Amino acid sequence: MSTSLPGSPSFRPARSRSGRFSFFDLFRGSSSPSLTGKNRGKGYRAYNSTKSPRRWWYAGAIVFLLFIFVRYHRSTTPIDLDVPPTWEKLWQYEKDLPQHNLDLPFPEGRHGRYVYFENQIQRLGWNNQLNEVLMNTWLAYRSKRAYVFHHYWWKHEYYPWPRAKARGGKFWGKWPPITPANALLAGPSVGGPWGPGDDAPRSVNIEYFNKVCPKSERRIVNTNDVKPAIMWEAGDVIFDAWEKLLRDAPERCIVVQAASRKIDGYPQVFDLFLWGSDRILPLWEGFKNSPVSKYLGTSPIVKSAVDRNEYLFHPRGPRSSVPASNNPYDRMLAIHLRRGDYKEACMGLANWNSTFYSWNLLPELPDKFSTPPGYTWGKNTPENIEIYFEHCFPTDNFILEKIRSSRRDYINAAKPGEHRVLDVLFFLTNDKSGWVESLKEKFRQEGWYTIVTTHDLQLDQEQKEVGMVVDMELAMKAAVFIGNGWSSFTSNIVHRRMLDGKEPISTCFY
Ligand SMILES: Nc1nc2c(ncn2[C@@H]2O[C@H](COP(=O)(O)OP(=O)(O)OP(=O)(O)O)[C@@H](O)[C@H]2O)c(=O)[nH]1
Ligand SMILES: [Mg+2]
Repeated sequence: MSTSLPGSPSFRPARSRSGRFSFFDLFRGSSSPSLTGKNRGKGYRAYNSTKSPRRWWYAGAIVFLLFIFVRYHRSTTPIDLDVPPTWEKLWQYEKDLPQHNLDLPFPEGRHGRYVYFENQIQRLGWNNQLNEVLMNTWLAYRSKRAYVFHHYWWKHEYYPWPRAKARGGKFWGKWPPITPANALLAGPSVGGPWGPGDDAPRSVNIEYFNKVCPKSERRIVNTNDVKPAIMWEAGDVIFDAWEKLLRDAPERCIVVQAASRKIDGYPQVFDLFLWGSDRILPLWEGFKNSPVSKYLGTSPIVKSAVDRNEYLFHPRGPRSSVPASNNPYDRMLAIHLRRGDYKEACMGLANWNSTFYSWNLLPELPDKFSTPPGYTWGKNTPENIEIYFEHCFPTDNFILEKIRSSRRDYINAAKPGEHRVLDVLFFLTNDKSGWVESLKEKFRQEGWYTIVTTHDLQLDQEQKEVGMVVDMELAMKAAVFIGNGWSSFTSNIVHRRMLDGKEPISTCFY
């Protein structure tokens, strides 16, 4: 029997069954049929100790080609920068908030009093959540308890990236994604300080709550134990009932738990039925003047996005014939064009004969919507549905007319000697069909020189994730704002505008 050791003159690399030489054959030295019995093991030693220039030449060539391939591939595949941020620093910031310290004296620390609204709405538009964040913070404040703030859980249809890009990879990305509350807001609702001299306990995050309030020390209050008795009362009655319960309860830690959806479809303390009706209005004065509203602020991420895009709003038309402010926001009319999923939403609003939403109902604002007669339970007449659509999903001409009349009314309301110039237009929108771009041309013909839409804003990863709040901030700053009266997005802009002292005539609805 002849031996054929690798490296010996008679050695030929083993062949695959097809008879052709394969890559793996190169390294299959010990598979030689002669390496059996007493020779076993020698082959391996021989393989390692002998040198075959041709073998090393092959291996070197393959490694070289692989190297070239990887280098080429990496240099020709662009790095995708349009991916969600990690928020690494901001998560750490929240974790390190100074109130997250068990050793702090009462009313914080291990002896402090806390309330966690576990029933707070999640996985819905940001503004449905924001309503509750703010009102629940105020309720916690009045009850002398620290508010436990949530992270923002997205309704995934609204998330600015597809699932394949969600953090964590194609298949295991976090879904629905979450955003730190401090990316969206600033102020006491997300752990910021209360006013000077105010010793109210500061808000804490859920992770700290789990530490400071172990399960054994929690009292659970189910919403069904409280809501049925006050369900259809005015907002202030509802608020007072909860305040009394939370303030008088001797337990340090309270979790407000949602009733089963079978019993209550909206098991929140301040639920959708309240926000969508004028029963919310008795809460306005107190809420507007509360420290929650007073110290509510813009997050640094949102501020940075507004600043970097401000140049887009500098007026480009001919010099104004009357003295005009250099601040572009003093010359801006912003309109919230709520589209996309709102087509179906408007049909639902029509069929439920819905009134305007929340702060959009404030009596001092100039535009009202009276629900037309003819409605029957869950269904409206075709004529009424048309009326709803006219305002809820307006046509280009309707928008054009509304912008003309709101601009006129605002300019006519100037005080003697005051000059009002409105020559910057901002369309904030969730439209992705290209429709809003087509509006630009119409308005150019109407004499507007400076027209900017949501899509013109340049945003980095973090700014893009909070893009809806960037739009809200710009609309809050605009001299005139026109919104959709049924939208919570619009209504939270109204809240900020009223806090900012904007005249009611400058806040309109189409
Ligand atoms: N950037 C941007 N996003 C918008 C705009 N309008 C709607 N969106 C997106 O759509 C979501 C709508 O949900 P909400 O914030 O709850 O607002 P809403 O208009 O009350 O919606 P409904 O609750 O369905 O009536 C927002 O949070 C954004 O993600 C807009 O003008 N600009
Ligand atoms: Mg919503």
